Amino acid sequence: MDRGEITMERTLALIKPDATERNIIGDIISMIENKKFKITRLRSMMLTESKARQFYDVHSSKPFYNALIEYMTSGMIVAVELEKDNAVKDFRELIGDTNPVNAKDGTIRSKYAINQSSNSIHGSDSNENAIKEINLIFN
Ligand code: IDP
Ligand code: MG
Repeated sequence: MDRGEITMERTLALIKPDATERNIIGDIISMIENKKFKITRLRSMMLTESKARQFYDVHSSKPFYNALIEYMTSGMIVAVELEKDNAVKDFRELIGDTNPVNAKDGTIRSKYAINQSSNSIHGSDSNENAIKEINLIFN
């Protein structure tokens, strides 16, 4: 029922190994908080190969899949559950294009991504995937 309230959504951010490696976790979290996202859960972890494969299952037929799994399991990641109205869409805007060459100024990837693979941050691309990813990562 619509009572005119703001609908809070959740999304999942992963600060990827290339970023944790370069000591820019704090900078990235500041960019996120400055855009008024609320951090509801946060955890650093090493992704197991099995979780990484499940997480990126949608890309399993892509030529970069094995390299992606190797990269995502190569170092620490920081998983951050975020809450905001329009969280999914607003967070995709804040992270910017997959390829930093195409990422708009002011986005996390424009500032920090090294290339299309080591692009510093993940953001869920739909509400459905956000819920799936949050359950996979935090359980
Ligand atoms: P997204 O992270 O912007 O949603 P996706 O196309 O869903 O981008 O790809 C998932 C992740 O796989 C990317 O963030 C990146 O790390 C990696 N990736 C995507 N495309 C390529 C590619 O062409 N070469 C190597 N790695 C890629
Ligand atoms: Mg994606």
